[in-house]
Amino acid sequence: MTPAETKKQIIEQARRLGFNDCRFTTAEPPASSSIFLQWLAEGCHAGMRWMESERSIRGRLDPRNALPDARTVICLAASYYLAGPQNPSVARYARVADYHETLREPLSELCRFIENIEGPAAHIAAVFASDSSHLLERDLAQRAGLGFIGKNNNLISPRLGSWFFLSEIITTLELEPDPPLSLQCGTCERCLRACPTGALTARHLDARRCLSYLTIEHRGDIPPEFHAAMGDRFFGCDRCLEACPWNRFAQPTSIPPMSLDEELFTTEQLESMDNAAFKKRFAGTSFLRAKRDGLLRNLRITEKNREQQ
Ligand code: B12
Repeated sequence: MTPAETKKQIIEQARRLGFNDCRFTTAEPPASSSIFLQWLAEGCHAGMRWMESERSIRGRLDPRNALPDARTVICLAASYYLAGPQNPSVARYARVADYHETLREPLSELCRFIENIEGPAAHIAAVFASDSSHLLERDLAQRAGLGFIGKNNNLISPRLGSWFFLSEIITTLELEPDPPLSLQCGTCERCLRACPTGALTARHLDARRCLSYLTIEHRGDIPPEFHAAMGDRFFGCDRCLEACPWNRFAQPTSIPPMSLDEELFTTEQLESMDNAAFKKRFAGTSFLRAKRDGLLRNLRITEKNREQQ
C-alpha cells in the first residue's frame, strides 16, 4: 500500500470510529516550545505542578521522547458539542461522558487498524487525550492543519469551531504531513472581552485567573476576588468559547451525553455523600476531577451568588 493510500484508509477508519477530523504532521518538535517554557517560568500553570515534571517537559519539547523512531503524529478531533441550549453552569465538555475513558477504545481500535494494514512496520505509541499525554497538543494539531490557535488559546477549526477534544497517535510510519491553515482571529477580540477575570491576555492564558482552572483543577479555597465572576457556573467556565463566532460551525458529538440529575448539584445533596458515595455517583463523568470537596466548595459560592442577586 502506498503512504497516500494508508493515509486515506486511516482517515476513513477514524471517521467510522466517530472522530470528526484526522490530520497528519511530522514528529518534529513543536515550534512554540519557548512559549510553553515562558508560561511555566511565569507560574501561569498555577497549582498544576505535574506540568513541571521532567517527563511532562521532555514530552512537550519533542514528541520523539515518547517514541524514539517516531516519524508522524496523527492528530484527531472529537466534537463534544451537544446541540440545543445547555445550562452554562456546567462546562460543555462535562456534559458528555469523561473523554479520557470514552476516547480510549476508538483510539486503541484505530491503532490496531493501522497495525493491521501496515504490519510490524507501523510501530505505534498511542497517546490519549489531554492529561494522559505529555504533548503540546494544540501546537501539533495546528501544524497538521486541523485548525488555528485562537486568542482564547483554543484550537479553532473552520469546519468544527472549537468544541472538540484532541487526541494523537504517534507512529514510526512515514506519512505525508498536511499543511497548516493560514487562518487567524484577525481583529476579533470577543473572547478577551468575555473573560470576566482577565485570564486571557493577547499572549496566553494565566491559569491563576481562569475559572476553568479555579473550579476544576485548583485545590483549596478559591480567592474571594473571583467569586462574583463565577455567577452560576460551578464547574468550569466556557465564556471564551461561547463568545467565539467560529462555534456556529460546531458539529454534534458522537460521545454519549451524561444524564445527570440537575437536582444532584446542591450543597445539601453533596453534603449527604461521603467521598466513596461521590465517586460511585459520579463515576464516568468529568466531575470526579474536581473531587467532592471542590464541587462542594464551588456550589457554596454559586448558591451564595444566587442569594445575593
Ligand atoms: C493544562 C490544561 C488546561 C489548563 C490551562 C489551559 C491553557 N490554556 O494552558 C486549564 C485547566 C485552565 C484548561 C482549561 C480548558 N481546557 Co485544557 N488542557 C490543558 C492541557 C492538559 C495542557 C495545556 C498546556 O500545555 N498549556 C500550556 C500552554 C502554554 O500551552 P497551550 O495552551 O497548548 O498553548 C500553546 C499554543 O497556544 C502555542 N501558541 C500560541 N500562539 C501560537 C501561534 C502559533 C502559530 C503556534 C504554532 C502556537 C501558538 O503556545 C502554547 C505552547 O505551545 C491540554 C492537553 C495537552 N496535553 O495539550 C488540555 C487542552 C488544551 N484543554 C482542552 C479543553 C477542551 C479545555 C477547556 C475548554 C475545558 C473547560 N471548559 O474547562 C478549557 C479552555 C480554557 C482555554 N481557553 O484554554 C483541550 C483543547 C481542545 C481545543 N479545541 O483546543 C485540550 C487540548 C485537551 C484535549 N486533549 O482535548 N486546560
